[in-house]
Amino acid sequence: MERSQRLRIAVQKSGRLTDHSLDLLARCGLKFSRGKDQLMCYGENMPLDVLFVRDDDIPDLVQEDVCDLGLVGLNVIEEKRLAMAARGTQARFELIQRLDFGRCRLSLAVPDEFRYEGLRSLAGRRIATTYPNTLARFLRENSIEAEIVTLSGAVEIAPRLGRADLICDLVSTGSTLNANHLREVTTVLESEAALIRTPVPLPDEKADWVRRLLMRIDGVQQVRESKYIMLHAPRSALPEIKKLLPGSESPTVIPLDGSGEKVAVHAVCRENVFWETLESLKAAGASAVLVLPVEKMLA
Ligand code: PRT
Ligand code: ZN
Repeated sequence: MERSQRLRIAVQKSGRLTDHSLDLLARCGLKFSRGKDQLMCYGENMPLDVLFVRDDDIPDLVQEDVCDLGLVGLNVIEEKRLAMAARGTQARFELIQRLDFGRCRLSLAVPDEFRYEGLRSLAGRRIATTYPNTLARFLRENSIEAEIVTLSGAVEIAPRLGRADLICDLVSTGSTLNANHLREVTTVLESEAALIRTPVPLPDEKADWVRRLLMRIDGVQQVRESKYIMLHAPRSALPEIKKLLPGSESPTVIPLDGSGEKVAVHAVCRENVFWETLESLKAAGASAVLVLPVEKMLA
């Protein structure tokens, strides 16, 4: 089939988003084989092909309609959008869905010895970053005059090298900051991975596949934390037990053969189920409690 009838999605070739992106597509039912260093993989059971590229190239590939879809961090999307706006053009990719992986934040961090007394301490300082446009907007919105030192990487060592007074970089666990004697003082942008699409209208068949893919992504995201709980309980304990089941809508209650008072309760819980919850359920009269993972869900 020629390209125009197959969807093409841009995914990070090798980095923090790669495994999660491919896992998401696989959970959406896509079968494909990926060879080493392969630039592209072809979907075997859906008209969807994956193009592997650097994450920074994904917004352009999508807005130039080389790819119909892209999976990339909001931090990259936002920086790209602001960089284009600064040049007087408008980004043409469209954000269609936020995803539940790749979570991090773009934050300001200062060296341990820096005396930070709120945003005013930033006035006149040099801030190293690979996100100059996002940082510039933050400074502008907070009326701070500071110098932005744009680097292409290794931002965390800039203060030690004397290139900057503080940094603005992505943080997830905070261990990189710790290791470099830096401390986070404020968040500039919260980020997670997202799905973007081409500005060009899609032919019906492709549009239909995008719709199906979005519905499947929704299903995948819903079940990630979901659990199926089964338990036995005396009917009289039901009100208490229903209250304890985390994030569940009305559970199914089934009478148990030969035991008048006892029932089986089955429920989908849309939140993780912790040991504490099981202990509370038991204390409320539940027995034979089983917690199972949910594989797929279609609302
Ligand atoms: O080669 P390519 O350009 O494709 O990859 P890259 O090196 O630019 O990106 P990569 O793989 O590091 O990150 C891809 C995306 O993952 C980012 O754009 C974010 O959307 C997301 N992400 C989530 C992160 C982090 N968490 C993260 N912690 N990206 C980078 N980091 C870095 C951060 O820059 C710092 O160096 O990890 C370090 C901090 O981590 P902690 O855990 O020590 O706080
Ligand atoms: Zn990158």
